[in-house]
Amino acid sequence: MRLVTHNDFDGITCAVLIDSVEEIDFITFEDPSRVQKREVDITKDDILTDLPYHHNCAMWFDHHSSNKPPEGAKFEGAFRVAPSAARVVFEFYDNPYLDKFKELVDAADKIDSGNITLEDVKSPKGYQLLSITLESDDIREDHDYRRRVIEWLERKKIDEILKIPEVVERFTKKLGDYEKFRQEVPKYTKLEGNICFTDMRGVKDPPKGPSYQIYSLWPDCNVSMKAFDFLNSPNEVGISVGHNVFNKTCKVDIGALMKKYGGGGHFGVGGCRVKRIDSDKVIGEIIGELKGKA
Ligand SMILES: [Mn+2]
Repeated sequence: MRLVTHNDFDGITCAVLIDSVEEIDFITFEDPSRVQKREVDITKDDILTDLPYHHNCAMWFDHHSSNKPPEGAKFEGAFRVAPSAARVVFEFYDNPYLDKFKELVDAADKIDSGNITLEDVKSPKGYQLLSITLESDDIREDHDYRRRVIEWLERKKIDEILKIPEVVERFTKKLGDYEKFRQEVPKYTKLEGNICFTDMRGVKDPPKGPSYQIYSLWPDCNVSMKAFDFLNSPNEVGISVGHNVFNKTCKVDIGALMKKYGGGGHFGVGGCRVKRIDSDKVIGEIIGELKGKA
């Protein structure tokens, strides 16, 4: 069997569990949108985890509310709206052999549902620290590294894993990138009431960091928006919007708001891409929708 899983920490935790209870010959990593758009070949020998359903697959495990199957739908595996897909897999097998991964699954719950603290953001530790080594801009990057992480998680304790030179090198680099981001991002960011807007349009070599770094810098905003360029599509601008995970007072359905502009997402986070010439207008409209919505 082949396992096709999401390239993030939850997807990797699913792989650790499935690899321990099923006969898996090969593990590959995918981005949810590629599965959604049917750009990935899926066969009856594939198990899918933490990704949208595909009708050809042998088994499917997921937890994203946007992927909820219709009532009575028949498939092998399990779906439940849960903090992580790893939790869905763990509960499905209910196998004493998997008990040693209990802490790992707890960590996947926290990380995948953004149930983290400001302290976790400022100085990540344990599984949280390992998870930042898996963040990457390019899905095709680092598959071999991900396979090594899966093997380590199967055999080693987290403290031992965090001493492996390759892991140390990766988290040291990431923490350095975050520090640079925290120093540079204020130059491109302004607070508009409850909205923190970071405008990276036209910025050469923009600083890179996850949105929770923004919330650690502007803890009072309850929603953030980012506008950015695409390397391969100069006439388009990307817009991403998210509720502040540390100040969950924004009641606007972001996925529904983004859908108006051809994008989508979840209740708390979403995005769209628009024509560059329209971007000022769209940004103004989105700010108008979000402003004062506490
Ligand atoms: Mn997940």
